Amino acid sequence: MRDDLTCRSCGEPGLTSFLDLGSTPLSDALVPGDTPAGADETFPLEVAFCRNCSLVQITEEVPPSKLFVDNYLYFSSFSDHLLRHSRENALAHIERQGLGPESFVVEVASNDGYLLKNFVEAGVPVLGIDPAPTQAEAAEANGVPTLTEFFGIDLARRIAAERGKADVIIANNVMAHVPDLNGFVAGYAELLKDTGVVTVENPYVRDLIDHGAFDTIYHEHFCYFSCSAVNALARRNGLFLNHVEYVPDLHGGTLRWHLGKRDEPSETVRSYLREEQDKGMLDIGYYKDFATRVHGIRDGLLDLLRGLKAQGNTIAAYGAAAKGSTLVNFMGIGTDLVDFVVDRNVHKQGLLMPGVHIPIVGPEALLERKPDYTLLLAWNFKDEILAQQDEYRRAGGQFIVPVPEPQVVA
Ligand code: DWN
Repeated sequence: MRDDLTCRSCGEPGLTSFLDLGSTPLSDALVPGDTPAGADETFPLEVAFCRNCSLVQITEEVPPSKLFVDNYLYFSSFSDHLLRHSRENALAHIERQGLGPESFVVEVASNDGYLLKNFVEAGVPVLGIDPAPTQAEAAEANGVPTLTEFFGIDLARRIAAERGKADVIIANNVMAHVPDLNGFVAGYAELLKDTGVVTVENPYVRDLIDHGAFDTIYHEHFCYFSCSAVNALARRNGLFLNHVEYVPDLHGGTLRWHLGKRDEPSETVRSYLREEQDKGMLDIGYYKDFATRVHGIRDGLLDLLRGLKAQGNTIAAYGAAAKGSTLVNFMGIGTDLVDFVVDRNVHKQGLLMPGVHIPIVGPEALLERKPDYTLLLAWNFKDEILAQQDEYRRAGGQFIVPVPEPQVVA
């Protein structure tokens, strides 16, 4: 751990590392079937805490252009649950802010238009921003105009000058993905109308720690947010945290933060800030035993998988997810234990998981090949996937949910 590191948010020195996941491949860097073992580029994956502003963050900085442009394979529309959540979110914005033909909604990291398409259907002018060309093309096909660029204060100024300021800026699962955090949030303030609102969704660091969700740590996620850290970040860049919503069944526990140019906090803000203080989330002590717990999850899951294998069982996995890559690489789970991974995302099928090179095929393989057990790497969609795979389960297939502790689900 380098001791010259400064916090990505407040710039203060003295980050304290509390978990080292080793040197791992990029979690979305799936590779072709003929890639030799050991050919994957790896980077240190270590997590630290800032005692000044409470931001949890990784210490390595992989350039976003390496992470999110060529061959970025994440498409939001492969989850029915996420599509439902996004539609509800859009309709709530339209109603709450009385949006109509004169309004302007911008989404940063708009992916394949999965969310903005709901505003388009309601006749609300939108603009998507996403640097990944394939996803942007899919968005345009969804009727969502999209700029294939990275968001920041320069692009914010250009949009404001060319198209006007926004009533709503939506930034779901992206604020954790930017190295220049302050420039990114300053861009919100630059583009937002004085009466506008920014809503930011990210997994909640409290649930990451409490639920042992170490696998949601990967190089795409530079930061892991608490309300205290978001509050400090917003105020530093001309915005105020005014409301907090909790979405328990999204990505293992997600918060939606509402930011604005006026300091009008609802009771939810005071409540979350107080709870985080009371839980000790503003001190390194809250994070100190996490590594020990993560090693316990690793040992328990490896013992389970190795035991099942030794008894002659066959094992597959479900979800070539970024979190799945962190888990299998941190644990060294390869084709010695898991024969294949199934995934609905057709862009991932035919490729290999990063690092461990487990082959990825379509979900139909579960019924065709009937593995005795399936490790649920996409555990955040447990309900959706277990319901979807009812026939496989009725045929005797059992799922293994890896966190917060390895559990077999018949
Ligand atoms: O921040 C991010 C999080 C929110 O999403 C992104 N940087 C990357 C991505 O992380 P992830 O890859 O872990 O996300 P998911 O959406 O949890 O991955 C689920 C995987 O499972 C996808 O590859 C799609 C697949 N899937 C499937 O095959 N069948 C998903 C569902 C719901 C299904 O029914």
